[in-house]
Amino acid sequence: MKRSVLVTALALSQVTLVQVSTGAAQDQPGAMNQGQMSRLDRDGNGAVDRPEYQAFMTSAFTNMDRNKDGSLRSEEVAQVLDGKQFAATDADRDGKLSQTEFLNRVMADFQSADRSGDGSLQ
Ligand SMILES: [Ca+2]
Ligand SMILES: [Ca+2]
Ligand SMILES: [Ca+2]
Repeated sequence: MKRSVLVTALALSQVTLVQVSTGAAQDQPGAMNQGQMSRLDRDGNGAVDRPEYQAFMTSAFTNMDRNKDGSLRSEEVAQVLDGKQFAATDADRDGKLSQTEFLNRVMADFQSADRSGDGSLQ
């Protein structure tokens, strides 16, 4: 479970990095992992708390929603979710992920990864 949340977060941050790279001059090439962590850890305290994670995932959702229809189709998230993961996230099975469905999924991942239960990932 812990692995899945990290893989998802890293994959999402790569998508985000690619798509917002124009104008984001503060990120140095080659410092990818550092950059990914700092994107999640906005206040720089070395831990990712729930609001930071949710804010990151909300912006990732917006970045992945290429046609800006407010939902994610499987082709929009093909880089980060396989068919099985997509189906598991699509709670109402309408073939697309609403922001609520997406956030429910990633916040459940956060909960699973937060073994100490203190509301932050380190
Ligand atoms: Ca933090
Ligand atoms: Ca869309
Ligand atoms: Ca759905």
